Amino acid sequence: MNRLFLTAAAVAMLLPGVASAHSKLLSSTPAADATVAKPTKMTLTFSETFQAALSGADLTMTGMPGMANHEPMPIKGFKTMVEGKTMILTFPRALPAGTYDLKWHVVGADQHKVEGGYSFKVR
Ligand SMILES: [Cu+2]
Repeated sequence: MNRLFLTAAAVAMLLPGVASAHSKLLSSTPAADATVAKPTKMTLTFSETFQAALSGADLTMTGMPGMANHEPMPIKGFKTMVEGKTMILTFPRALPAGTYDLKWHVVGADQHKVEGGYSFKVR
């Protein structure tokens, strides 16, 4: 019996009944690299369920029309909800025109954190 096999068997024993698949972002609104009218919410749909309390997203405004040197500005005060495999961010008011970076993280049933991100534009 080789060492690799033993290691895989040991991991399988530590995580009984847990699917090995890590969550992937399947779709989102706004979509990656999209330009949208001023949104009041975002949705991120993943391939697996995740632990709501340990998962979330950060949104940063990286640019505004007519402003040459825009410092990255964190967007605060939105609500994060989870419905099934979808994370929903609700903003208190529509996002103003500009460019945005979204960073998300989800912790799956196996306790592993998966993260990613993308950019989009509001016109
Ligand atoms: Cu994992």
